Amino acid sequence: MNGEMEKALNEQLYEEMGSFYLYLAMAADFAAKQLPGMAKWMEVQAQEEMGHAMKFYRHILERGGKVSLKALPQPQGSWDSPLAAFTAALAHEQHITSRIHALVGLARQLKDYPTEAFLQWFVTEQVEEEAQLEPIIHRLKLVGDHAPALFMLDRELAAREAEE
Ligand code: OFO
Repeated sequence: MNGEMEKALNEQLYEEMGSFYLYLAMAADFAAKQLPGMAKWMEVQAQEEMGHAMKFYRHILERGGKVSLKALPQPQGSWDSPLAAFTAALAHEQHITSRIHALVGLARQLKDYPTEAFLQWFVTEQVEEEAQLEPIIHRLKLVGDHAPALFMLDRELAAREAEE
């Protein structure tokens, strides 16, 4: 595997682990604030991110590259409100989307077609990642400080099931 591609894929493995840690921190914050539905939603999200990291891990190995793991920084521990947390999650996903697009560009430039094909799953996944956050943010804005509406939304979000 090309050295530049290997470095970039390892960097993305690190980013996906960072996503895992970020959403786990959000889950813990929601749990501490007695919002179990939002905590569950973020736990499922964190599990998905671990799955993303493992896809990069396996792809690097399958292509004959070397996996190199870095230490993760401590994530933020609490957010001012559910709206602040979900808005931060969307900003994070937009950041990940731009990184995935840059990786596709690099794979194309290096003519690493297997990696370009591998990344297509992530291109599609990122559309979903952003799309699932937008309606929640919209509803949190409508909910405002209305506690019964917030608890109702929390109950709804508890229904999220792990996909993979
Ligand atoms: Fe949230 O998609 Fe990976 O990072």
